[in-house]
Amino acid sequence: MTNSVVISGSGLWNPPHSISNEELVDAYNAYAIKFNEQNADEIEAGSLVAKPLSSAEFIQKASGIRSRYCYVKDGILDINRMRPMIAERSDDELSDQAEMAINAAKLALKAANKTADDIDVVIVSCAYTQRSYPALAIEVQGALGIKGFGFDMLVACSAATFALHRAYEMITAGTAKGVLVINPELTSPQVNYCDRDSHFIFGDVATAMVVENADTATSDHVFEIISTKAVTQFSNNIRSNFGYVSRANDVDPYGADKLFHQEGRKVFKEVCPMAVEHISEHLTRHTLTTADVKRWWLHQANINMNNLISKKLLGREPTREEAPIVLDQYANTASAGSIIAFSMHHKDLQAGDYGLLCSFGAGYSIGSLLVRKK
Ligand code: CO8
Repeated sequence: MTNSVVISGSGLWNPPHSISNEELVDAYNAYAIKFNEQNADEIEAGSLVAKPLSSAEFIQKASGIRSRYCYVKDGILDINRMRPMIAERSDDELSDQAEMAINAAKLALKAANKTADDIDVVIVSCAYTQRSYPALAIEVQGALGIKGFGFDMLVACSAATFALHRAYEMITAGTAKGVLVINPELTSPQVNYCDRDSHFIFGDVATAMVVENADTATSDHVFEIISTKAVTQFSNNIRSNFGYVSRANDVDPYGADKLFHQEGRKVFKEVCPMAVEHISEHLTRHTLTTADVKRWWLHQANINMNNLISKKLLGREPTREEAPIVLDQYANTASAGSIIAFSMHHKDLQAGDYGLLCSFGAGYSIGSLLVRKK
């Protein structure tokens, strides 16, 4: 009997649609031009600010994003709508996020050689849940036929890593034998597609991981969790005020401040040094140096942030093999970014190789896991 806790499988589910920068910018610019024409008098009088135009080249250069997946494409590029058109489902149907979660969970279970009987905890952890209760995790648990319990967690960008921390602790404490951590990131309903500065940032995706005791793991790619580390520090620089109290506030529940908004430059400047310090401290705990880490599965918000953080840590530019980037295809997928990077880039690691998963963003929140290939 060993006490080690492992990640024994991961799943990555891509939504069926995608939107390129060019498609998105064409739609936004057509919307902005129409808005400016319709409001020419107010803009001229200075009572309204003209909508600036967006550019596909800017987006790629400033963020590394070329494209993003979307759960439903209809409506997003319609300049009279500028949001996805997702049909409401009845209470008897599987909810959208539960469906996304189940798609990723099945892939993770398969990769881990596990069935529902091997799992006794389901954590659905992401930036938003489409309802407050019953928990999505319990819906997923029921649909997959898992006994035990489930709960939802919201920690924005760090929802996935923080949920993996909880899974690690439950396995370590012996209160669970197998934990399914799932991140159905349905971000598109919260994106302000009318805002030039943020319309390009997010994409939809679902990821999942199986966490269990090393003794029960039988899959080909097993990663021991050596340790976890988390830190949070309050900041208003990334914020969404959407919530159930709006009904009592007598305000527009879908106003611009109720959607994702940020001070992108400030976030960049403040979060990068925090992430570097966090990761350095985590490695120092084990008397490891950055040279000992073979793979960096970093949060995927912005390619320039990742390059800066990697450069500060390594003292040089990282290779794409060392610090994979998935932003070009996926954009920022909130908490799922580092899990996508892991899912796509872990099979080549050899026994004994160290890797580090790290999220950073809204909250602010930073979460990391140091892992070693078994
Ligand atoms: N097209 C053309 N020009 C543009 C555009 C655009 N789309 N946007 C801005 N510009 C212009 C600006 O107006 C500015 O012009 P000027 O110099 O004349 O003033 C110029 O380009 C430069 O603007 P910025 O300084 O803002 O550009 P940056 O280089 O800083 O890039 C970024 C902007 C990409 C937003 C960058 O600041 C960034 O990525 N910052 C960090 C963001 C970050 O990590 N945020 C965390 C996100 S939160 C998260 O990950 C999870 C939250 C929960 C999920 C939410 C789901 C909806």
